[in-house]
Amino acid sequence: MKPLAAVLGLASVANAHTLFTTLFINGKNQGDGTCVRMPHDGATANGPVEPVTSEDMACGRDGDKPVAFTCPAPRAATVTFEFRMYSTGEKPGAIADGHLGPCAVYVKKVEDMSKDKPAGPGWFKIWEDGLDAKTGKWCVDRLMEKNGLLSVDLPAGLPAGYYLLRPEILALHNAPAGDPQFYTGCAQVFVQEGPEEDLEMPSEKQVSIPGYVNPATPGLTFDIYNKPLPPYPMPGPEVYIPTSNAPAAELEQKQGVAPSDCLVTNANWCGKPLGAYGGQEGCWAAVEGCYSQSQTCWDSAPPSGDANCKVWQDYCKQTEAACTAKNFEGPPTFSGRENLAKVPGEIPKPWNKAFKGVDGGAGGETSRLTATTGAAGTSAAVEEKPATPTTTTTTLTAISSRPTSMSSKAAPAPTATWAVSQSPGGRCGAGPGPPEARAGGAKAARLGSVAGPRGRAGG
Ligand SMILES: [Cu+2]
Repeated sequence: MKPLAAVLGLASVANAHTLFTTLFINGKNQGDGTCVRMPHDGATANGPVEPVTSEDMACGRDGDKPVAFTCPAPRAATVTFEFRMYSTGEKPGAIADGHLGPCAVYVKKVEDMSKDKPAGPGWFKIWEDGLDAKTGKWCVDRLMEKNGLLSVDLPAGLPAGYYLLRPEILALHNAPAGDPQFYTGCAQVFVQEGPEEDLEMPSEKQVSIPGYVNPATPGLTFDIYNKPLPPYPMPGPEVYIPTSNAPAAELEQKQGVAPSDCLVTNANWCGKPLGAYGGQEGCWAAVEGCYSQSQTCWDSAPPSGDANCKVWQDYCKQTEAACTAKNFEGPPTFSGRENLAKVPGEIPKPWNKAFKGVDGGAGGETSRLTATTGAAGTSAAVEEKPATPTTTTTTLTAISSRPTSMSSKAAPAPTATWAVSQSPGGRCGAGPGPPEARAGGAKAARLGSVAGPRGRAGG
C-alpha cells in the first residue's frame, strides 16, 4: 500500500501538463500568446491533443483559428518556443514530471494565413531530438533543463512568406497503455527574406498532419520504463532542411501586421489610442470606446494571460475618473507598462543542430540528423548567422497573384469568450511507471503541494 499523500501528489502533478505559449525571435520576446495559436479553453489548454489522428494534431485545439498577428522573422532567424506547465506562467515549471519523450519542430508554408488550413499535407520537420542512448535522457529532460525553452534555427533555404511553425512534444509516460500524449501549437511567422524560388520539398520529406502518425506507430507505443532501453524510433519523417543557391528576395508582409500605434498589446490584441477630445460628450464617448476595447481584450485573451487587459482597463478607469472630475480635455496620457510574464531562464542556443549533422546534443541512437547535401554555403551561412546576400536582394512588392484576403488588415480577433481559468485540468494518467516513480516519495508529495488541486486524479 502506497502512502496516500504520495499517490495524490503524483496525480496532481500528472494533471498539469504543458502548453506552448510564447514565441521568441532572435531572442526577442514577442509577447505572451502573440502570434501563437493555442486552445481557447484555459481549463484544458495544457492537456494533450487527442486522438493522434485528429485534425487538432496540426496546431492543437482551436489551431485552425488564426490569430490576428503574424510575427516577422528575418532570414535564418533563431526561434524559441516557450512551454509552460501553468499557462500564464504564474508558477514555474515547463512540463509535468515524468512526461518523458521526444520533441520535434515542423513547418508548413501557407499562402493565406487567415484561410489556409493547418490540417493536411505540406508539413516537414526541421528539427528533432529523441533519446540520448548514452545518458538515457530524453528531449523532454533537456527541455526541462532549459526551463521549457526550445530553440531552433529557421533554415536559410525557406523562401520568404508565411509559415506555421509547430513545436511538438510527445510524452510517453503512458504510451504502453495506449495513451501517447502530444503537446503542440503553432506560431504564425512571416519570413521576410529567402531564396527567390519556390519551396522545394521532396515528397518523402513532407507529411500530412494528421496522418503522419497513428496509434500503432512504434514511437508512440514505446515503453520508456524498459531497461535497458532499446533505440527509440523517432516518429514522423526525417528532418528536412531546405537549401537553395537562388538569389535572396525580400517580401513585404501584408497579413497579420501588428499596428504600429498600439499603446499596449495583449497576445494578439492591440490597444489603440483614444482620439483627442474636448468637452463632456467627447469625454464620455472616449470612456465608452476605451471600455469597448477593453472588452475585446478580455474576450480574446488566450490562456497565456490577460495581464495587459488589466493595464488597459486601468487606463479606462483613469479616463473615466477625469470625466467624472470634469476634466473634459483628453485623452489622458497613457502611462501603463506592458506586462510580460517572467521569462523562466536564459534563451538557449539551438541544441541538436540539424544543420551540422549530429552535434552537441542528443546524438545517440535516435539521431539521424544528416546534413542536407549540396549548398554547403547555405549551411555555413546559417551557422554564422549573418550572410544574407544583400547584393542580390530584390524586393518583391506586388503580390498580385494572391487572393484579395491578403489585406493589410489584421484578421479579426476571435470573438468567443472563454474562461481564463488556470487550473491545470484535463486527463493525463499517471502511467504504468516503474514502482519507484509511482511511489513518488517526498518529491512527488512536495510537487503535489504546489501543483494544484489534490483531489483530482487523472483518468
Ligand atoms: Cu500530462
